[in-house]
Amino acid sequence: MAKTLFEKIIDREIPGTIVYEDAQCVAFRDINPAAPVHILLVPRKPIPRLDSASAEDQALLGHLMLTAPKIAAAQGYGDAFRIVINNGAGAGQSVFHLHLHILAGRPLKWPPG
Ligand code: DGP
Repeated sequence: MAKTLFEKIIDREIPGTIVYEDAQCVAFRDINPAAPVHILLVPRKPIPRLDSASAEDQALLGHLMLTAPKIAAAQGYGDAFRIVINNGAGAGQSVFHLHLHILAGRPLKWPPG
């Protein structure tokens, strides 16, 4: 299987501004930020979409959910951030390697567009 774009960033084959990493996941700044803080939190495992995760990914998904607030806090926005997962092209997913968008640093309207 060809590497996903995000695997190439994780493996330092293409540039990325990495702000956090551990054994299970890597976080780097979005190339096209939608907020002053816009970080992508990506599992090292290339799960294509949220709905292609399986029961064996349960602990990994939990780890991502517990890690995202720590990254927001490290950026100075532990009290006001948004997590977004786009699932499928119809929902705006363009990179088919599961990722959490961490958005902060401006008022975030609801509902989102
Ligand atoms: P989504 O549309 O939910 O699949 O989000 C994909 C995000 O990936 C989008 O916000 C832009 C970002 N992105 C695309 N290409 C690159 C890249 O080469 N580097 C970085 N850092 N982000 C990228």
